[in-house]
Amino acid sequence: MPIQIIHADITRLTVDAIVNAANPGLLGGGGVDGAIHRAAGPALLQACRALPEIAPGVRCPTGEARITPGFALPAPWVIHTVGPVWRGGDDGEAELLARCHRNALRLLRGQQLRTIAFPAISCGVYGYPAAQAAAVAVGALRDAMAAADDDLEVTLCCFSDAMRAVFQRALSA
Ligand code: AR6
Repeated sequence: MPIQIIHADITRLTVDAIVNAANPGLLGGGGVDGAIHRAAGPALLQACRALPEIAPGVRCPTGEARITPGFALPAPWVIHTVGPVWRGGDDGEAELLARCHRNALRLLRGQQLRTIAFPAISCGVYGYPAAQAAAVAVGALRDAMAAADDDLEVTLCCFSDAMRAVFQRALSA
């Protein structure tokens, strides 16, 4: 099963790379970002700080992704991406969220890695309606996986059973 959906704490997963739902500064925050930084330890913040700023305070623009080691995490790599803030849906949110998923897979392949877990990017503080985000995430991942001849294993890691059900519906649609 190339895409699976689970209810779990992403910081506990032993996949090649976990995805962080970060902000453009990449210096940590709340939600899954805070949990990943706590579990990885302070070396993760140092590694993020060492990434180049492409504008003042911006290490990763919305829709792009960056990779660092996972340090104390069970996952050896963290792929940091920045989802869109929900502004009602007419501000390019779906394309930006799809780009997050595509760019994360591109980095995974670029490092010759195979297994990856995504949180529900933008579905917390950034306010993206979960059912719509799930449809975009599943669609983008399916398209990106179908376009390549490899054997990636993608886990969508939801932090509640309700969110797991929403993502499961998108996968079954
Ligand atoms: N494992 C899996 N999922 C989690 C975990 C965890 N340990 N903790 C929270 N989630 P959010 P966003 C879920 O707000 O909306 C940060 O401050 C959570 O329940 O973490 O993309 C960043 O620095 C929700 O379903 O990310 C940014 O400033 C999902 O992860 C901003 O929040 C995403 O919620 C990014 O906002």
